Amino acid sequence: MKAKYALAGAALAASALMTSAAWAETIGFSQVGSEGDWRPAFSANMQESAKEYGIELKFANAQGKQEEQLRAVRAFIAQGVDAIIIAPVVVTGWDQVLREAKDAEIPVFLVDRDVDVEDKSLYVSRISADFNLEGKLAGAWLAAASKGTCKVVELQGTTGSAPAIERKKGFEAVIGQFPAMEIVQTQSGDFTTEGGKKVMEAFIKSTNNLDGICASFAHNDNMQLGAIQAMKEAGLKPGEDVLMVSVDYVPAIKDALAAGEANASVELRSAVGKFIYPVVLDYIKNPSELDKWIVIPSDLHTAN
Ligand code: GYE
Repeated sequence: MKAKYALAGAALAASALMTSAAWAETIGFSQVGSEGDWRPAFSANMQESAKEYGIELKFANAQGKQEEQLRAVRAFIAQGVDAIIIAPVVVTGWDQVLREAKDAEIPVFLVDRDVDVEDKSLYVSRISADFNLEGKLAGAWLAAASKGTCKVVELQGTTGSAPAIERKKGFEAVIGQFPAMEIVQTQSGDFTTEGGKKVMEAFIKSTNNLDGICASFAHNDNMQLGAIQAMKEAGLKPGEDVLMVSVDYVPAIKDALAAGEANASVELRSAVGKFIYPVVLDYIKNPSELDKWIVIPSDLHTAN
């Protein structure tokens, strides 16, 4: 609730600001990369909405490499930007650079993915969806759809990334309530279509054509789309022989849902600049203690 009020307040403050004199803040944004369909949509939204808020955005694409992100963040610090936004590739390895930003008195905001730091004062706030809840929603849908009996193959996201860790945890927390539900195979497909296809091909081999497998849980839609291809090539019917549940709700999975080749997807919103920038701008103007996590809602979508 608190977070909601904070968002509404920040949005009001930002719109009031925008009607006043010309102003511009410079913000550095270190983005993970361009894997999958969700990420480029998120990047495009961050770039477009920056313009709407009158922000000069320095956008750095790390191509999935944390070293690139560290370099970008250090460059932002050297340039003396007004704030830094990071969507961190993995959760570890952030303490040092965040301390450098703090020493330079540049506020850091996390978006999308999380970091694992002991000293939470190293960043102002994280504005993002609840990945654990997304895993729980996927698990709850599957528990109902399978009536609580289901052997699952799992396609994990990038190893060490917050969504791979939390979606797995949330999913396991729910299916762990059902004695006849279990994950029988799990592997990382690195959040890509290609990776998902390869992983599903391996699962098809190791389970004798998915014999006895009731569902595929993919940490994102792109891996599931790759899995769908692999299954079709093996003569299987995704969505019928095997229940297909994933996360993101990108346009291509909507098509798969409509075609009956996917069954459920938890939406990860990509048009989130409107949630993020007002908070950052308000903070730059008026630094104050914020909630450490401002949650963006996630919704479950099914074919019918
Ligand atoms: O689900 C996936 C992307 O970090 C939560 O990253 C995000 C994930 C998203 O590659 O498609």
